[in-house]
Amino acid sequence: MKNILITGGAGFIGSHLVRLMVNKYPDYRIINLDKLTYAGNLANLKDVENMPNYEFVKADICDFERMREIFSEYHIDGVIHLAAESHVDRSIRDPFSFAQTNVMGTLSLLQVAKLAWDGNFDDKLFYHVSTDEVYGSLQPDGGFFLETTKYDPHSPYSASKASSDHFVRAYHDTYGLPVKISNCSNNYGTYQFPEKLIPLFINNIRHNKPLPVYGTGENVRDWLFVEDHARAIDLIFHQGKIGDTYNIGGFNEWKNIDLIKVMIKVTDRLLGRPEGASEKLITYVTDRAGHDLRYAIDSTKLHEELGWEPSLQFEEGIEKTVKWYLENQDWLDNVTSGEYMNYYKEMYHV
Ligand code: NAD
Ligand code: TDX
Repeated sequence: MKNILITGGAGFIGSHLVRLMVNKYPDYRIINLDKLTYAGNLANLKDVENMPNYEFVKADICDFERMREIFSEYHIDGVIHLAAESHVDRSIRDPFSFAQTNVMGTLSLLQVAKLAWDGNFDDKLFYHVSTDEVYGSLQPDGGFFLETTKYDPHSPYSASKASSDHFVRAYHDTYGLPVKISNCSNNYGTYQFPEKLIPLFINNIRHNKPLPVYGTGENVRDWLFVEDHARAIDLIFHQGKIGDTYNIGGFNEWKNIDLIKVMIKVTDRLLGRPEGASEKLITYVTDRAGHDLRYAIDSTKLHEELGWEPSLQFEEGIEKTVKWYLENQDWLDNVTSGEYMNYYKEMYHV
């Protein structure tokens, strides 16, 4: 396999994956295909844009005819599909665009791959990147999500991702398309759009703005450093079994409020403020509708079959992450200008 199409490569996780693949596999041609929505940003890939094995194509995965042309022009033989609408709060306000991109876009891409490969599936692969949110919500003592856990999505975002996962499996079972799926827990790290909890709160602490904690702050998420997710995708893409699903997570659960206090501690220290100075910014606000209580991934299969494990302890990862956002205020200012400010004002009533 030589010509690898990565969809959504200008987004948060996609840009880390593109960087890893371009640097690690000089013999591959990595084609980053992205529509450049508000979440897509080519500034995330400045360091690889001139590499000889990297190309960027601006396109919409929902544009069936254009995608057919791209498959034929680039002789695509592997797909790693990350393009999606990814923010739960936006899905509550505008579910249709989530069905359009995440469901119809994925279905369209599957059909394009099926037609382009025309039954000749040797050395071909469609790898779909998904989320642990498809499994629903766990009680505090409710164990972990396994690859066999029944799907039970609650938000329009997770419903759209669950639907796309089902279509990917349907194309495998019905047409024999060689597919793989992974479901990962919450990612954090550099280049994450600051609508998501960690970069939003680091930016707000810096600017002494309120930190809007949904509900009681007792909800639990399982956090993984984004570069470890990218390493897992690389491993599964090359060594995972066709037709299989792999859960990815770091056994790293945090109650939101505890995580927020860690962020405050690290950010205050790096800004030279007295310890805990920014705790006064914590503001409890109306809960997210349908807010899942707890996510926790069991990634034993990935560890036992492919030997993957996270490379970073959370303390080290969060330190690196806070530092990066504080040192890259220009990146934050760029992505938070314009349309994002309207979203922010409407979302947080400021
Ligand atoms: P992101 O929102 O940062 O990036 C999404 C990218 O997709 C953007 O570059 C955007 O421009 C592009 N895109 C959107 N619609 C498109 C379309 N119609 N055609 C082409 N490109 C389009 O998202 P992310 O956080 O990097 O997530 C990437 C993938 O990983 C998603 O599929 C998401 O469901 C999944 N995932 C994310 C997390 C997480 O914690 N962020 C965890 C598990 C799985
Ligand atoms: O302002 C906020 N206040 C708050 O309390 C925001 C933005 C979030 N939260 C809470 C909601 C969640 O319990 O923090 C937690 C994390 O929220 P997000 O960063 O929005 O992530 P989440 O909803 O858990 O979904 C993320 O992980 C799974 C990604 O956005 C998804 O794309 C991924 O599939």
